[in-house]
Amino acid sequence: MKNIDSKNHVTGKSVYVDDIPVQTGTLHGAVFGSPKAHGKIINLNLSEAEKLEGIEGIFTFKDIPGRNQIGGIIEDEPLFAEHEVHFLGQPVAFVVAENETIARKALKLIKIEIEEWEVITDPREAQKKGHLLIPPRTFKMGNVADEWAKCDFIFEGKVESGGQEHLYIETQGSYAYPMDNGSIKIHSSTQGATLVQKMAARILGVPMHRVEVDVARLGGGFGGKEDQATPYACMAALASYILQKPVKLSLHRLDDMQMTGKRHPYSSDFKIGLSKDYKIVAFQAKMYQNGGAANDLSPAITERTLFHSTNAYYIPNTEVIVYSCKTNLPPNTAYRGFGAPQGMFVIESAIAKAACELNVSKRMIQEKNFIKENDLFQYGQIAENVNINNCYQTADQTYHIDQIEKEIEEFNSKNTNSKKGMAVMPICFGISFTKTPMNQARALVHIYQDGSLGISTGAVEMGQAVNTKMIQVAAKVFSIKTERIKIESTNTTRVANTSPTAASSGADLNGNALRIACENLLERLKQTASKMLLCNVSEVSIENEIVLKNGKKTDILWEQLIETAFLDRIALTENGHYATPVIHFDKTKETGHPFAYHVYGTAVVTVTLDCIRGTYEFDDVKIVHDFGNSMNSIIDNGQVEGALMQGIGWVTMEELAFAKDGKLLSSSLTTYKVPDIYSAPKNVEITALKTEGPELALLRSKAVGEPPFMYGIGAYFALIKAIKAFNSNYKIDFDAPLTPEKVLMRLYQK
Ligand code: MTE
Ligand code: LUZ
Ligand code: MOS
Repeated sequence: MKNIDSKNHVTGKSVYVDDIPVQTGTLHGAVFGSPKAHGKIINLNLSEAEKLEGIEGIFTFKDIPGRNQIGGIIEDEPLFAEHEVHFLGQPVAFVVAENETIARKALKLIKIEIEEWEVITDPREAQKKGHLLIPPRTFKMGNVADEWAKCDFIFEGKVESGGQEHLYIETQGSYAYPMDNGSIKIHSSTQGATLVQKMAARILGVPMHRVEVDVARLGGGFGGKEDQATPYACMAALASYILQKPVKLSLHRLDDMQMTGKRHPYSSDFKIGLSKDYKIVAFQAKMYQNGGAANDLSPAITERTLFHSTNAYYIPNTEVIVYSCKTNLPPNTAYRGFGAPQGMFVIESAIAKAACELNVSKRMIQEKNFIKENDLFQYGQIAENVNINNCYQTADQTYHIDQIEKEIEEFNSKNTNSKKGMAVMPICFGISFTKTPMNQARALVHIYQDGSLGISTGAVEMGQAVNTKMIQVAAKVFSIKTERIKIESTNTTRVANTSPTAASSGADLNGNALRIACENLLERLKQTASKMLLCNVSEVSIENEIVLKNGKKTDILWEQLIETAFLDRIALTENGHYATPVIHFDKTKETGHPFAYHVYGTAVVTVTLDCIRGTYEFDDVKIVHDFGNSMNSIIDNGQVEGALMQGIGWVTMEELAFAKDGKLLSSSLTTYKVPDIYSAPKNVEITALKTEGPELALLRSKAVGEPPFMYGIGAYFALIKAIKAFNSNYKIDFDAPLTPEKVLMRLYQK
């Protein structure tokens, strides 16, 4: 099935928040953000701004009827700064005017006096001063301290990885208007409808049932709208509630980039010990996560870094500690991979360092240490249905890695100003929210009298085509045409208490809830059919919209069956509830079985480096990916390609620059470079690993959204191989993104 949205996206018909036809009298908002990154607010003067014609109201923390608090995991983030500011761009006031131009004009008339405090943007510095968002967390297995003495080789090093701007095409925004009975309806570009509902209710001081949140689709989220759509929805809701008028807000790109959090930069130290047969005996790391000024999702991201700090390897002795450091940057947040890429980059760097020092191939060490069936992950889960070696071996057989290496060697021996490099990047990513209670979902299915269906789930469509998958699920259970099924918007009045669409589990969780609802309805319809056919329910089935009795076609068609059921007063609406079985995790012991299953894969990345200019092109990315039994290979391949590109962007070109005062210097696309078609690999091949797929995946089709992001990490290691081939003096280092500028310096390092 093709993505149901493709045509409307391409023809510009898809409606995003900013496209919703507005009611007459709609007002427009603009956010006044702190001009300083850290300090005490001495004075806030709104009087000039308030005098401007067309201004309808300026709101600060003082106007909040409920609680000025939007922190989800830890309550440490006010919607509006009260007496202190902790990052540049932190919302202080919300201006509402007749139109956006006036609102933005008023921003310039607001006067704020701030007593400036020391600005810290470096996580190690923050940690030294004791500025942590949460107490540090450690995952360990075995005993590293005792094992170093037994290692034949020990290497240490430092690893830096930068942040990353989400650059969803649709910026943060919302549209809120008053309804009857003191209620507010909010259209929000959010991955988490319930989170917006909950926080808006908290801000307004009303029960959650007074807030309705509706999400049609997002122009991309990538994690950036898991938590951080909330403030912008709350602001519109607040103004709308107080003024009793519709209020709309849509951030300008520059404001969005300055104000919102990004992927967490990490700075880490590692120590790795190997035996003489290249088994990794021990691995230790200290990671300093740059959390920004408030927790946001940092505690959960910290956790996922720890879960994935050994990637696809079994390391009997490991000890990893993550310090989540409080700095004066916007609170960093979810971004595809959710801390796992940062963790995996460290272990891959440690292996690269060992390989380089020992003058052996990195992939030999990788291969020798892949996690195997029944090995223990460092968090106590037993590895089951492990596919990493299958993926790697399939990649080797399909793509002939030896041959690729040989060709590169030949190329490098013949060319002086151009060098090639190759890297293998294995991935292993756990599927499930690491916080077990979040792994639940619901779906609501209506069969209308004419046999058409309306389905609602808690999943948010953000381009990943989860809605298409939902339609496939319903069509499959009933064995009816997909055209009969309409997917409705994600709305908190139809499906309540949703988890955000995140952790790659949107399709699994919501699809299974939907499957359950459909199966229950199907059971009732079969009963109706059995009455019509005067037979047992067990003899009835439906195939291609025809009712079968004992596998033989009858003359009862879908429409007739539905009509009969309706006249027989059978309920044609059903709610499905799904909670992932099996999973659990004990934070006090840091052990359990947090993941329903893991997604595996292997990428082989090759690059050609222009050693005069420091520029490079990725020739091939050849992937073997474990989709399980993919329910939609067009969509799933698209997810792999998109994630790969974002991953390559993260490690090679996307460079955030903050000034010492906390101002984002790379706040537009002229200074922040993201991959475009010219930086895409010339050739991307994706081979699906042949497997049945796990029972806990939706129709045995594995979650696919985030895991392939980590293939991009291979680009870094392919590049450093190419640099090394040109300059043998180059001491390999781990400092992503490896921009052409940095490459050039390394090419000529003495
Ligand atoms: N694909 C598109 N086109 N747009 C997005 O915003 N977000 C990614 C991934 N793929 C995203 C995307 C992220 S971060 C996640 S967690 C998953 O989609 C969420 O959707 P799923 O759970 O339905 O896979
Ligand atoms: N969000 C979350 C996530 O709240 N918990 C998770 O485990 C997670 N994992 C990936 C992406 N978002
Ligand atoms: Mo994705 S980072 O889980 O929204």
